[in-house]
Amino acid sequence: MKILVTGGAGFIGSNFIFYELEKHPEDSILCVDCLTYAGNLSTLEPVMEQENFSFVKMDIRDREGIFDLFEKTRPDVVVNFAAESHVDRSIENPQVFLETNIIGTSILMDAAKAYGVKRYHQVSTDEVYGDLPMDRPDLFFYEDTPLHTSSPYSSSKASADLLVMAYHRTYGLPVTISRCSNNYGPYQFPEKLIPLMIANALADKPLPVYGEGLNIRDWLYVQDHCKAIDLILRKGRVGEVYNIGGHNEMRNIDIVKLICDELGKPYDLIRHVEDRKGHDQRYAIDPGKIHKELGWLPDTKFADGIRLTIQWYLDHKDWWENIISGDYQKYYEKMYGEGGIH
Ligand code: NAD
Ligand code: TDX
Repeated sequence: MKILVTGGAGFIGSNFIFYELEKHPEDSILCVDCLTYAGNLSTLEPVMEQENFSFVKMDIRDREGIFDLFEKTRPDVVVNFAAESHVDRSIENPQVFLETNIIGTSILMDAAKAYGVKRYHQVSTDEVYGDLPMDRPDLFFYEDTPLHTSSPYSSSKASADLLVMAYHRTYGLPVTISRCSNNYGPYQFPEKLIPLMIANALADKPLPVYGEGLNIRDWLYVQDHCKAIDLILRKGRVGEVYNIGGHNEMRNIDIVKLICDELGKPYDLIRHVEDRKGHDQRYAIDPGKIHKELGWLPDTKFADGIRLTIQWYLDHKDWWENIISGDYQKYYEKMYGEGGIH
């Protein structure tokens, strides 16, 4: 099987490529990524020389380039990870989220349709369902929960999902969609909660917690997400949405304290800063469908996954120190104030 993976130089895409090449060495992977600030080619170095792997630097918004690539490579399957993925950046500058996450998706699907791909898989998010109230722990997101978005990021992802289902119904494109909860693990860009807190704590820098830090996210180790996508590609039903999550709800403040504990850092590094605009309260996925239909269950418990992740960041300082030294510093100062947080 020839799999075209977009956004494979980013966090989840790169982990997916490693997972697939290991699990299905008979398949080949072509990674397409335009290497935004979030894409890092050095991440893919371990597989770059492998015969069944190739990389093309291309923007999914480049219709002509994408069509040309499909003409030349004729992929069997497309897995679209490519996206602008950070909620805070979408609040600052929504436009590029609409262009990549919606228009880019439509271009990929047009090419998939024109070249008869056997499966187009859209990597979506639980954020398309909006949020759940804090005082109703009995409520969860199901695949038929109405889309109800809060941020420009989640709205762009929901728009893409609607378009994917429209291409299925209108043109018969063989699609699947997965909606996963918050991922953590190796190679996550240090603008996201867990790697940001690890990097700051290691440098004895303040730990910026939005508001009271009581918001709840449902955390899943990235490899468990990759395993679920792999199952959906091979056994999932066309035209279906699959929720992915491990029933691991945690408050942000508890995650930050846990990271302090693991690294032996004091809680007085924690700073409660201005809340995110439109901040979603609670995410909670019901993964019953993928469990019942495809037998998926997560392998990694949070207590183990967070230790593995912290150890990975300790062992790969060169990877993230490089990233946070350049342009990212400007973003950080804009987000958290000149000279950081005080
Ligand atoms: P990321 O920001 O780490 O990586 C995104 C990748 O896409 C980067 O390599 C970037 O260079 C590439 N990219 C961006 N715009 C592009 C364009 N126009 N053309 C080609 N490549 C482009 O993101 P991530 O956290 O790995 O997320 C991957 C996907 O999973 C996204 O679609 C996201 O919405 C979804 N998702 C993420 C999470 C999470 O917790 N991180 C949870 C659920 C779903
Ligand atoms: O500095 C911070 N302080 C803080 O309190 C940052 C960066 C985040 N937070 C809070 C906001 C959220 O409640 O931590 C929580 C997690 O924030 P992010 O890591 O930015 O993730 P989130 O907004 O939940 O979105 C993530 O999960 C769903 C991914 O970035 C999305 O791409 C994915 O779709």
